[in-house]
Amino acid sequence: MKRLLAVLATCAMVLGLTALLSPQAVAATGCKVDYTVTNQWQGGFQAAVRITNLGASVSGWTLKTTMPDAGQKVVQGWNATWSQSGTTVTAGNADHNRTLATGASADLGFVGSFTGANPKPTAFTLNGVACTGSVDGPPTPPDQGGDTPVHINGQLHVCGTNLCNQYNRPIQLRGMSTHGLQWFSGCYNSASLDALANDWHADLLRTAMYVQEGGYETDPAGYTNRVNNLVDMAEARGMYALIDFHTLTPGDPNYNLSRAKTFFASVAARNAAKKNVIYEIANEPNGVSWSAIKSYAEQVIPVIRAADPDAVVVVGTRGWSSLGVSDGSNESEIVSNPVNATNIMYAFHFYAASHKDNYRTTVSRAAAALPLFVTEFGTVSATGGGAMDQASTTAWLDLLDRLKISYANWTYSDADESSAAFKPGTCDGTDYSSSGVLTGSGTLLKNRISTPDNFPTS
Ligand code: IDC
Repeated sequence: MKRLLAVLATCAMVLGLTALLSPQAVAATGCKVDYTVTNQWQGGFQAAVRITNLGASVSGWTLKTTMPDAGQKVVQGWNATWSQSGTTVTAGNADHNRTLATGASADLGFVGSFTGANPKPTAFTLNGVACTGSVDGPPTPPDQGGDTPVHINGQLHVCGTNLCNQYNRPIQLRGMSTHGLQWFSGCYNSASLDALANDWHADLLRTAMYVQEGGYETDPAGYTNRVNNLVDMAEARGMYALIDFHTLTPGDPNYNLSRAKTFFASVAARNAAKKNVIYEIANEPNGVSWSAIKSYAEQVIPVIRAADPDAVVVVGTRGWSSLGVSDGSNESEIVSNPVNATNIMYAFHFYAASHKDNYRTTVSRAAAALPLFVTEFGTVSATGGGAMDQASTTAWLDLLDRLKISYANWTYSDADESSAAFKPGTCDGTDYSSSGVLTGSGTLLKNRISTPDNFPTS
């Protein structure tokens, strides 16, 4: 017992001394690091790193690890300041995750390059303290079969005024938009996405990440992770993911310019190697001129391109993405002053009970001059509620089919409003497949979307 007390006393002295020299070194008395290679391709890989603080709360931290092979290099990281010297990799906290309370986690990640094999780092320290945890290798690539939309069409690009597949042939993607992730995350799980892919035969999932209204601005890292998880879940089912930076109020996207740059730098780096990602940089600009939207686009697009050069980017348009019509304008202001970037499309939104012939006339005409993508539409009124207008919806979808304009319907959710595809309460259960869980809008959309795509393959 005396001996034990002596050992404890010595420990206390050492700890006290260390505390004087470096307060952070003793602040974290335990940590766990889970390292997962989430994706790997020829010469490159992506790793997710979750740090969990098992010790006292820390304010300011540094994670260190050693790459077993000097050929492994961190190319671009997120949610921390990453640096590398020889085989030593260091990640310092970002502002938003500086404080890690006891039991709290921070999710970081990076895209790396490697030569030869891709060995895994084995030892991590947090503020100098060795961490426990797990190190996982590359995931088994999802089996996408031979006939999923992403497997057939591959990396998309804009050709002329169309969205084209890997055979340079025009295609139309038909799919659904989530509701706000801050409200309806319970609707996006394995069962609901299986239903979307296998029953609806959808090509596309739009992930509506609101920026305000309790969304991204309240928890940038958390919402970025949610979007990334949905990208992975869509990819595993061979569907495209449309990453929607859901600005709405305020209507000037420049209000969120720095958030947009931070968000898109992160998701573009993380998803650069994937073929299933399309970026939508501003949901519905409103109360703002086309030139202000264009200026925003020309600042955000380069951030995406720097990390993910070949992905298609969709730009919102004036008047709630109405090509300006809801503001008394039209597409001519875009045609005469387009965004200075390639491989981009312009968003058009409609709500069938509110927006009819004059909007359809504009879309018919604009489609000859601009690549259009209907990233959101409803079968109901612009409030998201009211009666479904089946005749107008059918007229719209027939037009979009004829022009091969891609679309995502608002919403794949059980919101208590007529635009939702599922009846309220559906997402509390596990049945997303039977006809009884669908609303009128959901029934119509499932019938339209589940018809064969006939994507061209040569
Ligand atoms: C609506 C939702 C509603 C929510 C509201 C809050 O349906 O539940 O309370 O947003 O902002 C849009 C927007 C989309 C709207 C939708 C319906 O992009 O966010 O969703 N709508 O009003 N543009 C036109 C209609």
